[in-house]
Amino acid sequence: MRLYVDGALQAAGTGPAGTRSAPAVLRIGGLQSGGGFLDGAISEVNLFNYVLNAAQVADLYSPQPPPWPWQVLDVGKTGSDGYALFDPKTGVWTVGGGGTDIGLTSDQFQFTHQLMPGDGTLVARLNTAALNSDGTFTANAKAGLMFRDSGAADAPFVGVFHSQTVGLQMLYRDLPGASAAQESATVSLNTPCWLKLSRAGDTFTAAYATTAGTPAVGDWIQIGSHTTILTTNSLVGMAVCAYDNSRIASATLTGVVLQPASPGDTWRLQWFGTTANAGDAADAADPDLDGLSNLLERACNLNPTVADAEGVSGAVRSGMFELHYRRNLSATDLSYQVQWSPELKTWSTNGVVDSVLSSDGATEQRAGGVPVDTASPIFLRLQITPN
Ligand SMILES: [Ca+2]
Ligand SMILES: [Ca+2]
Repeated sequence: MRLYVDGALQAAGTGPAGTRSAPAVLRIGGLQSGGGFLDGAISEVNLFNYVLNAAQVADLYSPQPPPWPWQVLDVGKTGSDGYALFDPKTGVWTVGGGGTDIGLTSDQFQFTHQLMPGDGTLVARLNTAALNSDGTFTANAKAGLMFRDSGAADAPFVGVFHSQTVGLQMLYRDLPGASAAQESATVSLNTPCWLKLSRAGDTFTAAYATTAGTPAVGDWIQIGSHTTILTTNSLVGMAVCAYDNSRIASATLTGVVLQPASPGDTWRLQWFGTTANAGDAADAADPDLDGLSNLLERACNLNPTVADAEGVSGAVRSGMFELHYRRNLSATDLSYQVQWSPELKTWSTNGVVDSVLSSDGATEQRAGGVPVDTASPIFLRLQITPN
């Protein structure tokens, strides 16, 4: 006999030789005599008519705690500890939570979440609703997606939730300790369904889709949009509430994808109120007619709505011929490279030294160049390219 815990062999021993007769009654979690019961819960009991090897046992233990940076958190005073398991083979999340509700002035539920600096979108397919361990469900038990200001029970949040008695609802709490409320109309729909929750600045949008596979852009149907102020570093994740604090309800989800907004999306939203790379907000557009495309305005952290002096200038300093330029520290999707040429045809990076002159935390003033005697004549340029 071999004993495995969490897929790893813990002990092994040899029992009596010869054939054994099966007992008339097989007891799990207690002695054959009917006593000595385990003080705990047992689930997913499997019987095999052959001996499993170590690899097969390890396979059985494939659901694992959430991979980093996902965190398990019981918000509020839940009656029992919630949990989250992730099976990397199937991509199935199982999230279990207690709690009486997500609503009124404070919440109790399991929040499997991560930190979301800035904007982004969380998508998941809710395969099964929040069910009790015996397969029943409690009216208003919830499973869904949430952006939340913090792990505090009365924290502001915006979320989209499914319950078997109601359907899909977009709920929010605007201020700490304020009463939660519903945004837009309830959608009468049961699982399975796809849910999507997006943040763009202070605007949160919830949508659903009923496709079997990953929804295309046109498959999403908006539930509602709500404007509220959450901290820039909010929490985002999957929320499950039993609606009965003496129970744990669990839901299963697949296709869970958290997509941060790109630096370009965030920048367009800041200046033009849209993430769409089109019209005045397009990378190639120059709506302030200063000769700098929006992409260059973003690269140099300039104002794309007001004509700027150019963000790049030449200088001779300590025997070096340099380009002085501004680097937007939020533009993590862009690469900056100073190059030199003797005749404006071939460009080289050989011998280029690039360093920070100063930084205010948002923009670096940088200098990149080569010794003045590298060539004569000599030209410098700054190349900005997507990573
Ligand atoms: Ca411009
Ligand atoms: Ca400008």
